[in-house]
Amino acid sequence: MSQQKQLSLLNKADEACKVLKKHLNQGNIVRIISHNDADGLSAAGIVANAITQEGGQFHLTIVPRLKHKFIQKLAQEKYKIYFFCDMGSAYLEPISIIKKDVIIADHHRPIDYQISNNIKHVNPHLFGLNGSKEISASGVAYLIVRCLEKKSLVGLALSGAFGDMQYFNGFLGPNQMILEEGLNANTVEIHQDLKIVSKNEEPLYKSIAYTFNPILPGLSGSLEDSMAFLEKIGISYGIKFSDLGNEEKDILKDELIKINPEIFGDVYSNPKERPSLKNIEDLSDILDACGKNKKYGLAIGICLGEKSNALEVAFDLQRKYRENLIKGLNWIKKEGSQVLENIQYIYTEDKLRKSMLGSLSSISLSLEILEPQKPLLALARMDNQVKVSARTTMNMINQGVDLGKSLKDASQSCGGTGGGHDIAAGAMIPYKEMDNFMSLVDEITSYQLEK
Ligand SMILES: [Mn+2]
Repeated sequence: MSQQKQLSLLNKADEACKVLKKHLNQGNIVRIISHNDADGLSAAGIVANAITQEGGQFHLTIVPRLKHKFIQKLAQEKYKIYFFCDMGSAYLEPISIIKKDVIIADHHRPIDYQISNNIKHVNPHLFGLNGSKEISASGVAYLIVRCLEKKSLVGLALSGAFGDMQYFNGFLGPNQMILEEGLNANTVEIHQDLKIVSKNEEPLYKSIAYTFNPILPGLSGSLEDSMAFLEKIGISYGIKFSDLGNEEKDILKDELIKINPEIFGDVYSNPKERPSLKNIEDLSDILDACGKNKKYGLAIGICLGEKSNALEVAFDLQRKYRENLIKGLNWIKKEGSQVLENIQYIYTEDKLRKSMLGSLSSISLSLEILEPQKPLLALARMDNQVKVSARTTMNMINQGVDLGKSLKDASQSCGGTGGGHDIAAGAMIPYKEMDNFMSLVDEITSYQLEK
């Protein structure tokens, strides 16, 4: 059954690939539009790489979200082929004004809309597959360029899946199929190791404090506690993990496993990548940091294997981002959240915090800085609008919570827009409707929990 679903998705992707191939053969420039998070940037990186390898050209724009005005502008451009990644499925109607060939590689819940034949809409939900868990936009983009034999791009496909939190001690469905393809082609390797970040880049105490996936209770998010922990077990905290002796690595491993056994496990790497980008989760983190700093060109440059000082610039961005993340977590530790009956929220007008609210929310719940039993809405004021990022836990989803649905319905009745996945969703609402919006989400969540 699920094999059949996967096959239908592959067939649809293949249809889109044929359209792409046709335009590449005709020498047409591909107009790529993608999302600014790790998944969207990985997806754009896959398409851009595939086109470059085929000797073609592209014009790429990264945006935080699709807007009607932007689509209208695109429709007036002279391109013959448009390629949307990580967005588009909720905008089928506005996109329909583009009368050229259009490919949509998305994994967000699509709206019900009859599209005409010039649009190749590739989305796992259309075939009964789960776009929150089984494949992300980078995976869909990979499946689309697959007919051009692009197994070298499996690492990027998985980087997007990691970015969209689709790793559950393993991959599911199409993600797993893509992984196996990479393993067979030797473009991905799995080995057992400590799953701490930036092992070749950062002093050990930072590698530990900046590790949030899996979480290390008492250490993640705290430089001081990580330092104290290393001092206690007799390992110098200023050294990089990669420079530790084997004996020290073993001691560290044993001690970290006591804190969270999941810290030792499968590490995914791309053997053909530059050393500091071999680890696919690290790559995903770096793309995420570029995206959050609006350095989209840098992110795509890294995906395309640029040799200049791009990497150093990106690492600096990542360092700053991580420092700010810790500051943000300290802010939440200090301020706490406002608690309603079924949900809780945090609100900020601070520019730095606004740029990382989604990550701050996920981490606050997993570190249990905030009560994980209540879905968390993070609200950021943008002039007379409020941007909402909502996060919850697998446990709450199993109890019925679906943030994608509640944010979609509540934002629509407040004159805003919203939607997303059950575990992570977003919305944009008028500022004056903020209280109203919150009580609606609170109420819808209560219904979801009753069912
Ligand atoms: Mn995505």
